[in-house]
Amino acid sequence: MTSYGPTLTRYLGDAHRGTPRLEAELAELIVEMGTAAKALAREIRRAALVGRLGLVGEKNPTGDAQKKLDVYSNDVVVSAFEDTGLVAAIVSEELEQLRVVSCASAARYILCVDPLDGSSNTDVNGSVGSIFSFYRRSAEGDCTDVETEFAGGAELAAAGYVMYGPSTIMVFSHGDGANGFTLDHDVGEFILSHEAIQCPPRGPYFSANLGNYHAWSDDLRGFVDDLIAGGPATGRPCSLRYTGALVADLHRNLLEGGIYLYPPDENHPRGKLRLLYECAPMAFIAEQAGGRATDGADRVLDLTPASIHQTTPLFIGSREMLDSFERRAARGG
Ligand code: P6P
Repeated sequence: MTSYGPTLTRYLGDAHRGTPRLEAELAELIVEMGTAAKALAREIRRAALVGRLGLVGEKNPTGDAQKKLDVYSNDVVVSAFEDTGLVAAIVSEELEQLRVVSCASAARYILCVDPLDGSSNTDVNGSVGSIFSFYRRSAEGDCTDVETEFAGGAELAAAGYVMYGPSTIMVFSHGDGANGFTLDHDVGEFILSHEAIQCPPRGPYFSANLGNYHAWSDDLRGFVDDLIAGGPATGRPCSLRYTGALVADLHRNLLEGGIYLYPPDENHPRGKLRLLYECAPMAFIAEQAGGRATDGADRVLDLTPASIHQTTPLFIGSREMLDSFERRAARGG
C-alpha cells in the first residue's frame, strides 16, 4: 500500500496538540502561507499563457528589476494575511515600508516575506520560490512601534520556503525540526514528503555566483579553489550548482549536502541578500536541519536588523564545510 503522509493541516493540528510552543494562531498562519503558495504555483505554471511574464518597469525597494510575477506574488501574499486578524504588520521585499495591517491585540505576529525569490528565472522557466517568516511580537504595544520590535528582538517563531520547481514543495519549521510538504496538485493539499530533514555535514556541491570571483577576498577565493580541487572542506572535488534562486540552491544543499555563498564584494560591500526576509528565515531552516548560517563571521540569527531591507553576506548549509571556511579565515588563508 503506498503511504500517503498527513496533509499540512493535519500535521499542524497534531503538532499544536503536542507542542504548546506551536500556538493555534501560528499553525493557522502557516496553513495560510500554504494557501497563498497554491495560488502562486498555479499562476507561475501558466504565467506565459496569461501575460504575466516580463518586467513591470519600476525597480523594487532594494533596486532589483521588478517582474510582473513579483508584483502578483506580493499582492497574493499580502491579501492572504491582511484579513486574518493575526498579523500586525508585513515586511516584504516588494514594499518600500513596513505595512501595518492590524492593531488588534490578537495580531501578535509580523510576517517577513520574499514573495518571489529568484524572479530572474521567471521568463526562462527556471525554479523560483517564496521565503517567509513569522516573528512573535515582544509586547502588546501598538503598531507604531512594530519597527522597533526587531531591534527589541521579536522572536522568530516559524520560518520556511516554498520552491516552485518540477514539484511544489513547502519546507518550514516552528522550532521542532524542518519538514517538507509536497503539493499534490490533483488533491490540492500539501502532503508530508520530507520528514525531519537532516543536512549532511558535508557534501558535493557549492552554490555561488563565480562572476563575482574577482571581487572576493583572497581568503574566499582560496576556499572556493579548495572546494573545486577537493581540499580539506570536503575531501573531494565539489560541483558548482547555482540556479539564481536561493531557495532552489539551498534546498539541494540541505538534502544532499553543500553550501551556498553570497559574500560581500565591491558591488555589494554588505552582501546582496536581505536579512529579514531571505537570510534569517533560511538560516532558521538550515539550523533546524542541522546546518549552519553565518555572515562570514557571526551567526545570522544573532544579527539585529537596523532597517527592514538591510542586507548581509550569507554563508549557509553543511556544518563541516562552513567550519572549514571559518578555520581557514582564522588562519588567514
Ligand atoms: P546574482 C535572487 O534575486 C537572489 O536574491 C537569490 O535568490 C539568488 O541566489 C541571488 O539573488 C542571485 O543573485 O547576483 O547571482 O544574480
